[in-house]
Amino acid sequence: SFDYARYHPIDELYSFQDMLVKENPTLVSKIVIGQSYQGRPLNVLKFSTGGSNRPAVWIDTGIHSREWVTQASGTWFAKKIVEDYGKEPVLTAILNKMDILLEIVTNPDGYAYSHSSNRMWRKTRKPNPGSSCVGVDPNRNWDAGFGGPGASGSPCSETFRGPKAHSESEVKSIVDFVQKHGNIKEFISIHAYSQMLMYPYGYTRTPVKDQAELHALAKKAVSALTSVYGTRYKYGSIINVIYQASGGTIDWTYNQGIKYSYTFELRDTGRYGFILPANQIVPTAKETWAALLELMTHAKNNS
Ligand code: 0X9
Ligand code: ZN
Repeated sequence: SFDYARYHPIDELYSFQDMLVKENPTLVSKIVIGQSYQGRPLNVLKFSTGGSNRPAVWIDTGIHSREWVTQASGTWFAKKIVEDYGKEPVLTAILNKMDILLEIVTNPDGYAYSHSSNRMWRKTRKPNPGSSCVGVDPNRNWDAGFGGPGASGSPCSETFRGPKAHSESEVKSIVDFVQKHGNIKEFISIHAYSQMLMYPYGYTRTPVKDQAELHALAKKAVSALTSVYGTRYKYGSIINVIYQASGGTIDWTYNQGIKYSYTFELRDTGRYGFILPANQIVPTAKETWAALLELMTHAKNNS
């Protein structure tokens, strides 16, 4: 059976998802929202207990491919959802009202490359015309302050924004899905590392109109996270907590009207950084899940 305490190559993450659907057909289905530049499927797991187009929570992991603890945590969340539904009251109450949409391998070409060739690969794998450097930063490619400070116009940069907003299939597929769905109430994009929970904006110092509510909820979620193993997190807006970054995922989702837009930076604070030892996967996932339950419960009760 699947070992949650190890990092897995991409084919094993794909077969994990198919197995989960096969074993839990009344709760889980797979939606293919598009394909990557190299033609890999972009899978979203939909956890739903009924209704039609229910209000939904979106969670993505691995948009930056080298952040392996995020995809690993995503697989653990998927298993946790099927194990706890109908048994654990907090998750059960969430799923009785909302769907959960989970994209585990959000940048599959980058993830495959981070296993085969370069463990530190972050970007997509689309070639850049006129440059020998490959890839676009999929967290600078969204149409929210696109082209502004906190992103690069140089194809060789790790924060290259791309030739235009939504140029990357891995981004555009989410954009189209979110707009077509129309009922996503909470959007959580999971990165590593630094131990932070943030809300918009990253591209501007202008506070969001829901700042007070988003800040109070972040505090509550971080407190739940810390209560599990004592892991310390910072929280606040992206530009205040980490740095200015334009074209980021959750600035776009917030501007689309998804009030509860959050982004995590999981463990650690730099001792191991992106190369987090596999024995920290399950503890990282467990503490993060405590925060996710707070975020999802608040969205359930307030939307
Ligand atoms: O630079 C980034 O894209 C994020 N940090 S990372 O080390 N994961 O690359 C920070 C940008 C804003 N934060 C998030 N959207 N997570
Ligand atoms: Zn990242």
